[in-house]
Amino acid sequence: MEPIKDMKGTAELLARLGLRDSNSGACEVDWIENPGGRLLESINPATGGVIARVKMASLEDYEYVAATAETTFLNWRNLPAPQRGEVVRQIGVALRENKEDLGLLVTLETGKIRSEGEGEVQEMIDICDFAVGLSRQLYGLTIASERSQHRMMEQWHPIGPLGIITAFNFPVAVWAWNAMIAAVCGDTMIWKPSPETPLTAIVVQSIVNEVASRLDCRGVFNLVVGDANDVGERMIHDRRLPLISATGSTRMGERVGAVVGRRLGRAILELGGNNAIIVTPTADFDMALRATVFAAVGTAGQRCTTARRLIVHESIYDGFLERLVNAYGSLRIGDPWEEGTLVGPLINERALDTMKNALEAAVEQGGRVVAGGQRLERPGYFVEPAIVEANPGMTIIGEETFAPILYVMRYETVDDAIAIQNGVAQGLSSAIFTNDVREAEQFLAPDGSDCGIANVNIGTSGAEIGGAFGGEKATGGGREAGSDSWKAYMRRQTCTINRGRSLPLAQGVRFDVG
Ligand code: UN1
Repeated sequence: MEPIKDMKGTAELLARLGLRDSNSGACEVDWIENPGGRLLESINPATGGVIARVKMASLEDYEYVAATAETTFLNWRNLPAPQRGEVVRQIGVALRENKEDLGLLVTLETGKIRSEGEGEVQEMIDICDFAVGLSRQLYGLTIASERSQHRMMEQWHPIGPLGIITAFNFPVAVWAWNAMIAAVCGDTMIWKPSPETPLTAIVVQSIVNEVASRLDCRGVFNLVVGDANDVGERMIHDRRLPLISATGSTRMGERVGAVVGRRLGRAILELGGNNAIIVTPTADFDMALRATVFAAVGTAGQRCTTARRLIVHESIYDGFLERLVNAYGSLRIGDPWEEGTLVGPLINERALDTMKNALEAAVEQGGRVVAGGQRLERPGYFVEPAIVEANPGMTIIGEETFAPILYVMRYETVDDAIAIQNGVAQGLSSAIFTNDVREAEQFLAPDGSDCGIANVNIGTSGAEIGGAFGGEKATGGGREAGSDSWKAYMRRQTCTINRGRSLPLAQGVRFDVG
């Protein structure tokens, strides 16, 4: 194998983030004293080189961590929520201090460009701020009782330790959405990160550990780097975890949902998307173009919110497609840590194969590749983002291929466009570009977009944390991050208090004893 040229300063970066360097050029990270799992390699997708080797947890190690989360919960749930918020506030401060380095590590391990790596850390900081505020606003309702001298109210209590399973593409932000909200809600947690991104998880965990030991609350945030087949399975079966929040493919979510459902646990599922942008004749075409390119090729097409389908009105189709193809021609693909790069590598070789197979299937089904699709002749997993002229009948369009393929289709009426947009199994994000208020409102109406996210004159990706994030249908129905998503991390208790001296029964039922 040829020697691999890695990002300059990798060793220094890892050292600054507290990871030990070894003679081999890669660093061995022992996270717990005697972890019993196998060695996992963290690969830089931009070079194919090994960044570090991580010793994974065995089932025995998992047991230790789960017991820690379980016992810590007994105290954590009783701490006043604003005090839990203070822990989260300090985590936010620590993340701010490490923003640049941590962003660079995200870039190194996922291949997303620097600005997106830092953006991911910013997303963590944002959710910390949100959760701190929330820690003083965990409110319930008071409801009118039908009985005299009675008061009825709702309160929200911590639900217990939860399991958080995250994907490689947002290796830390999505964990933070769950973890920071869960923490202020009074839950403890166990995080199982993607095996593609163990380093980012370990560094974030050590930042959190430092804050936790300073504030005397170790054991609230826990990490298990483990195999899906043993540790992952054990975790979703574990009755000590009343809630599992999982991000990943629809296939993975079906497994998690089934196992957790069978034990009547609760699952928050954030699964595959197959997001579309509709471009109408009244759209601002410059904006629509920029938004489409960012949504389709940002993070090399590896966001669950990536635009995978573009539905363009027939009257503007040719001109818009031409501009899009030109824009793709000028994309800078390359080292994600270099200024000016817009498209980094895919996560691994398998992702390249999946993309290749999808493009072949598209051509077989009558599609026409009008831009990109070729692998770059260089180490790492680089590919040119592809545009495929397609029609809604092609079955491949129904699949979420986690790579930069954009299927472009024509429509005649807005009704058709919305039907095409809704005509897939997934229901995460959707967008329309229009300056016609009627079209915009139709898109947002009950019979408009069927997705969890519906945007007007904004692309499908890049949601803010303040809103509830998630989608319908095969996307799993879960909601995370902002708005009232916190309610999923707590148990609701309806309390009725009788201050009188008699015992009236609801619904006028009489039951006189003696
Ligand atoms: C994901 O791809 O799993 O809305 C999350 C976005 C980001 C989060 C994506 N804020 O694109």
